[in-house]
Amino acid sequence: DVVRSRFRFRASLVGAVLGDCIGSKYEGTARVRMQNLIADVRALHERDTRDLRYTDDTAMTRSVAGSLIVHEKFVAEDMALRFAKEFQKDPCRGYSPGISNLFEKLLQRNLTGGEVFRPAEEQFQGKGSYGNGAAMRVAPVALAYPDIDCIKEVARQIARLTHAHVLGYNGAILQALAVHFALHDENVDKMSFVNKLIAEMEPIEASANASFNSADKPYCKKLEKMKEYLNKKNLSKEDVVKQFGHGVRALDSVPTAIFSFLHCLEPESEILAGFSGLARTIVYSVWLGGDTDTIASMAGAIAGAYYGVESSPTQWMQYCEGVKEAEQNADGLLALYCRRVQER
Ligand code: F2R
Ligand code: MG
Ligand code: MG
Ligand code: MG
Repeated sequence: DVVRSRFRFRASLVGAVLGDCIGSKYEGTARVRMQNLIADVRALHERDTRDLRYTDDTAMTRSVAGSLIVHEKFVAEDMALRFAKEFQKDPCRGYSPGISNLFEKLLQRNLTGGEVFRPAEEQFQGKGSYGNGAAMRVAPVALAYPDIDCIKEVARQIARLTHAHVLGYNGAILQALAVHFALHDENVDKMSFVNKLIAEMEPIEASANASFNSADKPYCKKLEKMKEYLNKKNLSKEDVVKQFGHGVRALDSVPTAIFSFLHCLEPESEILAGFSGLARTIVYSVWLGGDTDTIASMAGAIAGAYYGVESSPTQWMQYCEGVKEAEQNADGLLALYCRRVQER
């Protein structure tokens, strides 16, 4: 059982890296042609070894995993500093201008204790960020904790180091929950999967409403819509993008990643029929266009957690930078996870 778990833990972080590396070429492209995308992945084996670079999505995921493994728990100052130092060491990974600014502040101010959350609260004229940068790096949290309440709490805390807007950190919680449910499901039923996410997000969005004086539950609303769309035949990508989005806002990309995973449980077209579950999820989500590296990375983390390594495209793995490290981090997180299970 531990062996099978190891495969799923590894495939989750590897899936995140593959989605990032393969998606990054098209980031910001509204219309991605399936023909080009298929040609890209078929040509992977002609490339020089490991030359497909990862971006900020993977850089930050590695920091989350590294900090959790070393401290065996969430330590805010350490994690914030890891993000900032990783950025300083290698700033040309496609970070957004907003987050680059935040890292400069973290490095300059030498913040301690609760102060590390302050720069994030100052972002966007004090509104905080609702970008998908917290969701894109959250997969290690679902691999570190067996307990769902811990996952929600730690996902929120890590998110708030950079994303103080409710849509930013709730998006991270939703993505962490999706990885968690995928990891522990032997045979995903689309409707029950979405219903489990709604059941967890309902109270989270309701309590957010209490403090923001709003009746809206935007993530639950999209999840409800998802149930309808998962049952539709001949769904066009324009329809999917219109309903779920493909942008840099967490609300326009986390639901899209979850939809991609569920939609690709069965190969939807002949083109994708030759691919493994993880591979077709990544190809499909990049094809949706927009914030392709991030949506494919999040969809890849969910799909990898479900399918395990049997489904990982070994060809792709050889040509994407950061796969080995992802596997090592997954092993470290599994050890942590097993210790927590024993302590229960
Ligand atoms: N940034 C990119 N890609 C485009 C730029 C590439 C780069 N400059 C290059 O030269 O290669 N990709 C990466 O960023 C996304 C994650 O962003 P994150 O970490 O959430 O950043 P930020 O700045 O917090 O938010 C992103 C954008 O969202 C809008 N936004 C967020 N909160 C807002 C608010 N309260 N009010 C108004 N706008 C808000 C802004 O436009 C932010 O720039 C991933 O795609 C990752 O791959
Ligand atoms: Mg790469
Ligand atoms: Mg990126
Ligand atoms: Mg992106």
